[in-house]
Amino acid sequence: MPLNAKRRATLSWRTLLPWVVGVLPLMCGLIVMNWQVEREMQTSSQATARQVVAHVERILDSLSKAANVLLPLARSPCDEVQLRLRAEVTRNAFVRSTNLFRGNSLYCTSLFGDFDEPVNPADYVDGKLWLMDGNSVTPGHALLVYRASAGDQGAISTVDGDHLLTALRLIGPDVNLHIRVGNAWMGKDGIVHKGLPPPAANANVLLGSTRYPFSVQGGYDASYQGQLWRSHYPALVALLIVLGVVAALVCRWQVRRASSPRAELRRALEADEFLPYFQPVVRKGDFRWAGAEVLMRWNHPQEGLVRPDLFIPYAEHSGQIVAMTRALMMHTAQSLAPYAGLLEDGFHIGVNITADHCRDLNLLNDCRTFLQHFPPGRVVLTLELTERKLIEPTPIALELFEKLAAMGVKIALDDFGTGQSSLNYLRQFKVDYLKIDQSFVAMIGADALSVHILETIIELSAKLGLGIVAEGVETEAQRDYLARHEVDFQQGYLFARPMPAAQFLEALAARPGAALLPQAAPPEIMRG
Ligand code: G
Ligand code: G
Ligand code: MN
Repeated sequence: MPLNAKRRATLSWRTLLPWVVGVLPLMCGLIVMNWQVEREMQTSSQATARQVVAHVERILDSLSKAANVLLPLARSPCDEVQLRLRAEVTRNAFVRSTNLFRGNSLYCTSLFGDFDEPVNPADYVDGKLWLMDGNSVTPGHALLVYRASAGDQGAISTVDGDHLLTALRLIGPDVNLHIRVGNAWMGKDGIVHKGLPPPAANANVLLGSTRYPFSVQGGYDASYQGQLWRSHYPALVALLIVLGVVAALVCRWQVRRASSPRAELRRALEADEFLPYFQPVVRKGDFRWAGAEVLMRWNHPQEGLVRPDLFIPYAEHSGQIVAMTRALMMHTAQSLAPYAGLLEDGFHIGVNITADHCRDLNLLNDCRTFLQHFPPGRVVLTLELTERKLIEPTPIALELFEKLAAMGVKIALDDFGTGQSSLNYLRQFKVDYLKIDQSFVAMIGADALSVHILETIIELSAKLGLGIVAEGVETEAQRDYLARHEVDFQQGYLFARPMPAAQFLEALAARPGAALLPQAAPPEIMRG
């Protein structure tokens, strides 16, 4: 069925589209949320590092104040100034010890008084700051040392590494923080390392102090991003998933609707894809063309020419057959009318109709419009009702057939012998012709019983005063048999197959005597 075939041809995008529609908002949402998470981490890492820098600067202010107060005493003997050294330790909250040095020797400390230990100015960054991993009093315990000097002498103050550690741990509990002084650094483990601290996986920032030679590095672990996601967005992600699913379902519903057989037929009707094919009907005696049956073909853009048994049943089921037949009749009239001169008077045009056409009187207008295309009497419109699906003899249907008869429209009972029509039915609808189904014609030459059935049908129609058309005539034996039995008309592959309008008109024009008829133009114009 072309309706399915079409769907198969475009299967990929039809199945893909709902997924794309569903996943796209989710993806966009996730991208935006991820961007927000990253921005948040960057901002917070920056802010935390700035706070730590400010705090360490405050500590160093305290150290530098103590050292600078003591600096003028650097020449004095230790026993004279020892108390001053201790006073500065007491006065400044962060100061753990104060010391004086002369040359390369530390000669006086707040803890021991007189002392002698070598000092090396090269240990201090910018001659000012040293992050030590411990001294003789507390080995292995971090210490930050501030040095104020004048010439080759000066004062040194120290702060316990625990103060730095507290700052790192309290200010940024979630942030990876490191204090860097020159080539030494300390993290939250409180141990002084040499070299550079490892950069953080996320939002790594390095912020230097403008007043002292140290910097603070901040950032987050790789796992922190996931943690933020879990704490910030579960509701939003759930909402996006629900919206995505709803969007995908709506999209799938729309796609299915757009590709339904009904929509496909509607599209084809709007695109004018239903074409009339013509199969001639010949009359007895000279076998000249007395008429033609219009057979619908679907000129499908992908499938090519589609036979009606593949789509007519659905069109009947969906009620679209009425509009399709109307279009087919218009097409037929427009194709034949310019060459009406090629038709002899009383040329029969057979159009197949269904029970759907008999529910209202619209068919009257369609038939009138059709006939108005031709000179009066030139064509006889014959409506073929299939016997397989009977029409209810409702008042509307009866009125319709009465008015059709008054207009001169003939009625043929199609596929006769295959259904269950009663003689009453034939009488009620004023049938003019019986079309003997091709299955009976095929019996000719077969067993005696089958031939007997055929002969009975022919006899019956003669007694009812109906014209007879034999369908599906394929052999000369069948033709001659039907001719002998006075069958009025024959139709079948023996005479001609259903053909497009251009070919039908060409064949009409080629008949002997056709050129004498007026209005005969070369039918080639019909092509394309
Ligand atoms: O010619 P073909 O093999 O395509 O015809 C197949 C069947 O389709 C036949 O039973 C014929 O009556 C039906 N058919 C062809 N054209 C039409 C049409 O325009 N309307 C209806 N209702 N049936 C048609
Ligand atoms: O409307 P109806 O059901 O009568 O449609 C006629 C059908 O019979 C069409 O499908 C047409 O193509 C087909 N047909 C016409 N002539 C012959 C024939 O000689 N042999 C066979 N097998 N089919 C035919
Ligand atoms: Mn028919």
